Amino acid sequence: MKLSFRWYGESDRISLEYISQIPNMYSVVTAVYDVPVGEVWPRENIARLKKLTEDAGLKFEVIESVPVHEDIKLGLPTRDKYIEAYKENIRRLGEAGVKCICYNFMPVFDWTRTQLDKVAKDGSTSLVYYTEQLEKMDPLNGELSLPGWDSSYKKEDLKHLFEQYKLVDEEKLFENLKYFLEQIIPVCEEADVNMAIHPDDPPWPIFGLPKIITNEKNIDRFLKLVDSKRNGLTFCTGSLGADPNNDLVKMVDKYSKMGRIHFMHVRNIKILNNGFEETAHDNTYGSLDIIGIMRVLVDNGFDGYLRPDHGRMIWGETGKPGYGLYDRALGASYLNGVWEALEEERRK
Ligand SMILES: [Mn+2]
Repeated sequence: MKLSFRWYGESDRISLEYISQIPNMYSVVTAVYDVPVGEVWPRENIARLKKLTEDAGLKFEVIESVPVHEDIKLGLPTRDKYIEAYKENIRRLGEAGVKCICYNFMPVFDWTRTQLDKVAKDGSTSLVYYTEQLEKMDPLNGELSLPGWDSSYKKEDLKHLFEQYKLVDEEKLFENLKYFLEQIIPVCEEADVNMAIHPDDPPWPIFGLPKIITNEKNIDRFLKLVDSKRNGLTFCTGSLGADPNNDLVKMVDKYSKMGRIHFMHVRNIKILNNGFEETAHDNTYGSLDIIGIMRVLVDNGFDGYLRPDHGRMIWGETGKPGYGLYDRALGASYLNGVWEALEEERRK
């Protein structure tokens, strides 16, 4: 397991020095953020991120994300030029020593929560998803914004996009994903880069938009779209775990045995009747069997990347919701401790 930590580049208030001080930290997880979706990342921007990272004693091996242009997801004729740019990004990142690219195939919006600062009994805050809050949200009224969302959309653009997605159901989305993968996976073979799709978060349709990376059946189908080890997963426990029908331990066991998990996002959530709340990473704080998941990874000799996912805001920290330093560092240390204990147990 290679412990990693998300870093939002030079504008991130959390420094690489702080990240490197977390015990056993191996690699950053970062991206070029100042280039519009669908364009080629300048080599000098990539080189600068790599240099800064390596100067801090960390590896530059994981990118999250290289975003996929909506025209690719929609299957529009213009997709080919965006796929060409995507291929070029894979080549350039491979040249810079990147081993794993995380991406997602979620229409329009990245992850969705209904509140970003829900106060818990202990005074910490976290991201939550409540059905009754979601029902009151209207993405087309133009007032809505979440950090996972592209804020550059204007109201009219969003309306147009929603119109376009009316023609794209799950089958069509799978078809468009296959078309994309058939073109990029051969480039990954050459560039020695693994693609790791992030599941849909949460794993069900929202606002009428289709979702496909949601459960075991669909992930099986996804892996067969292009049956190459390069075509793999970012297994995000908090995303897939929001659906209690997903048996995470079984899925992690199966996909890690197949060598198809390149990147683990580990976090815990508490499942409620009306949604879920993000919690501390520790096993007893949420509904997910974090130790069980870590155990099958240890048993299967998982040597991919693993990072703590969203943390709560604690100790008065402010900043990007889900991406403070303190609780994610506690999460990293917890996961590292669980890993060490399980490995030790196995050696005996
Ligand atoms: Mn995740």
